[in-house]
Amino acid sequence: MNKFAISVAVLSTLAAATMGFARDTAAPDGAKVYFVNLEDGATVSSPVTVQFGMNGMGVAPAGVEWDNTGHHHLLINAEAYGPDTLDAFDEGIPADDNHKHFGGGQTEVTLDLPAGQHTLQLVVGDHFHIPHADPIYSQQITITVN
Ligand SMILES: [Cu+2]
Repeated sequence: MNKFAISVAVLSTLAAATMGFARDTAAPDGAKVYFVNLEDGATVSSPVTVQFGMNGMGVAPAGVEWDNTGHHHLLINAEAYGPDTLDAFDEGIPADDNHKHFGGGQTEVTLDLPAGQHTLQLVVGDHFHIPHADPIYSQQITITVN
């Protein structure tokens, strides 16, 4: 590693520590998120109401730092989040058409989805929109909109 690369690495680490980036918010053991009303392989009609379930921890609005809480994120037709991609959101879950934030503490949404197959997955983010140290996320499910 040359000097420049080392400086960049050190600065990035400092920035991460200062700004709270990286997964450093604890989540309770055994906490879970899941889809309340949709199963993998379900066929549904649009608009599709998606209910977010959470067990073993609480929902708090984004920006509020309370222990054992987080807010929901719905990944729509995005790359699955899982053991191989745990660091994907270490600088925050993006906010775009494929990554929806529910920073007000909402626990459901109604989506207009075109006909065809869609994947959905829930990921809990902390007050900085970053997954917990032990990330809490659901299975990625595939639904068909008819
Ligand atoms: Cu968020």
